Amino acid sequence: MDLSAFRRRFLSPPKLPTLRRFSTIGIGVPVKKMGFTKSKFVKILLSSCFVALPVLITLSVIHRTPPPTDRTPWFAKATDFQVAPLRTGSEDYSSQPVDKLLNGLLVPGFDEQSCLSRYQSASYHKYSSSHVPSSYLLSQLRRYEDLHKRCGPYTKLYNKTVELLKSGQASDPTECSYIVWVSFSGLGNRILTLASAFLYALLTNRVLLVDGGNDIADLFCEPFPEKSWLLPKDFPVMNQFKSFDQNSSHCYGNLLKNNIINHSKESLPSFLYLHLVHDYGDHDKLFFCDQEQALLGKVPWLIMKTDNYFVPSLFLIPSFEQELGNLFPEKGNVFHHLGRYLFHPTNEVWGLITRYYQAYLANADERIGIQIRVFDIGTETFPHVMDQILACTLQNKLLPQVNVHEPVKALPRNQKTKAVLITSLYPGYSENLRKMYWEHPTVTGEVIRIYQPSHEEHQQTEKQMHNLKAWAEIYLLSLTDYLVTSSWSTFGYVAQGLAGINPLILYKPENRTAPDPPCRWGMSMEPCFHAPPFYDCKAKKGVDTGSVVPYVRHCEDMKWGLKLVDGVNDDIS
Ligand SMILES: Nc1nc2c(ncn2[C@@H]2O[C@H](COP(=O)(O)OP(=O)(O)OP(=O)(O)O)[C@@H](O)[C@H]2O)c(=O)[nH]1
Ligand SMILES: *[C@@H]1O[C@H](CO)[C@@H](O)[C@H](O)[C@H]1NC(C)=O
Ligand SMILES: *[C@@H]1O[C@H](CO)[C@@H](O)[C@H](O)[C@H]1NC(C)=O
Ligand SMILES: *[C@@H]1O[C@H](CO)[C@@H](O)[C@H](O)[C@H]1NC(C)=O
Ligand SMILES: *[C@@H]1O[C@H](CO)[C@@H](O)[C@H](O)[C@H]1NC(C)=O
Repeated sequence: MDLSAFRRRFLSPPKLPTLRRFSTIGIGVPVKKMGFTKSKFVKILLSSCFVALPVLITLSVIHRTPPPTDRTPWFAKATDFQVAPLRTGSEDYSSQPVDKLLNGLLVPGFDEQSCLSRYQSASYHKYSSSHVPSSYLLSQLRRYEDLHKRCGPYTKLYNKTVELLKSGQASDPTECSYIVWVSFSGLGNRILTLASAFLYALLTNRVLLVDGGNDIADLFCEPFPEKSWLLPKDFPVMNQFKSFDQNSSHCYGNLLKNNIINHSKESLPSFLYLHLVHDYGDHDKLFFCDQEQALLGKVPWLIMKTDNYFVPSLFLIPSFEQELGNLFPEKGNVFHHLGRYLFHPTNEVWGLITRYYQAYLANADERIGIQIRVFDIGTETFPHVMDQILACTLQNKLLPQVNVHEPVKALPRNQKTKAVLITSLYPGYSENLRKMYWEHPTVTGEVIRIYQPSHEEHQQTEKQMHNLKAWAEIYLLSLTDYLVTSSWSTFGYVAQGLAGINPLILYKPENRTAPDPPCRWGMSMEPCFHAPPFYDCKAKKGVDTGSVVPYVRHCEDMKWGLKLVDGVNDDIS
């Protein structure tokens, strides 16, 4: 390790993150302060940092240390599931009544017992008051709910529109038209694409129906009143879903490419397959053009497969611009609102979440989530990843330094407790951190607890309990106060969006080297669209879609990706 580089980096005054969850813009809520002052920070660094870091890096022998026992166990007096608001510790906002409908995002009237998370989530999250849904969004959600009631599965209108599939032709405009989301790809991706498909449904007056795959119903409660969002199993085209790809005869891009479909065509098919998977071709990408949207508008059934959060490119379609501006005056919280509206963990998942939260996170003064995705092949604990996590969390003062000179430090009474929730497929990173904070005192006297719910070693996308746990972990991350996320990880995107917090993003390591700087604050909490089109539909030539409008930019973690940012966050770099 190049110590001089480290020294330079550490000694330049640490840049304090300017936007956090509790630093609100122009509203009188206190700005959250970190635990110690800058001068102390520098002194500490001089005394211990340069020794501590190299020492830590050699902690590659992994001992299994017992998890620290809680000083004051948290006893739930409430019976199972009857969970009282859990805000304990120094930021006790519990005197304020909990707004379980999230500023009108949710409607009352659902059966509470069958989906406890729906109305309980507000008591676990500390949503910032700076992210309030627009009244227009609320009115459009209510409009959508009515539409879904009228056109949902097995309604008269649904039955009627399904009939069209048998004839094969779209005749006159139908009263109900649909976007069918096909279950595809990993859990993080599926959450992002469901939100994207729902926004598309809102914009185009379609009804969203969801191919439940193996597990959707086990993961998420029904989001809409009265009628299910699950596509009935007897849906005529269902058995073709698996075979749909770029070359399918119903694939829109394919039909365009072969000039089988065009604007002068009189009769359109009753359904089209939209291929918006990362490997899609130029003709598939024409989905993001106004002209093709006009044509698609006449097709009653659109069936979509995607593994990307394509929302940023919807903002670049001129005919959607005005509507999107009304729905989301601040562009940077689209997923925050749609995600909280749509994704309510089922009782089984909610049990995993709340039990873990109560056991390990509830009574900490501060919660920090670190989501670690490793890009190098192998299950070992990579030193460069460990270095990067340490450098990022220490530099940004999320975690305190340890004092390697004094084996014991007198602990002040009432020392602050930070709970660190690590999610990773591998156990080594949290073991190293836990060992470090066990063997050495923190320079601040803070007590650091390290927790990791699981380490599954590899993706097991089809395994039932794996996805329940993965969803629980994403959600637990969203209950923290600060988030550190890995580049390219849909897991982290979902957590930051649900939480409503702008994360510290770990840069993607190249060549097994810890990047310098290790991380940066996000421009917004929005997910990144990994495979956007670069096409100017009007000029019919390539264009950098990351520089067309100020609120669609290239992502921090992927330079060709696109993400939504809002003006308020512009000062963060
Ligand atoms: N339980 C658990 N599972 C994880 C974790 N990280 C990744 N996974 C699993 O690995 C999958 C891939 O994670 P991500 O890459 O973040 O997101 P994804 O959308 O699911 O898949 P990608 O296509 O790889 O982006 C997840 O869906 C989980 O099944 C973790 O920290 N905990
Ligand atoms: C729609 O069709 C299903 C059978 O496919 C039937 O059970 C249901 O009653 C129909 N709905 C209405 C409103 O007629
Ligand atoms: C689609 O067809 C092209 C050539 O016709 C072929 O190269 C490609 O592999 C096919 N893609 C799939 C997914 O089958
Ligand atoms: C439109 O498609 C039809 C076939 O469906 C084709 O005969 C016609 O030439 C196409 N028109 C244009 C302008 O490409
Ligand atoms: C990767 O690192 C090695 C050793 O540090 C170096 O020799 C090599 O040139 C690097 N490769 C790239 C692509 O940066």
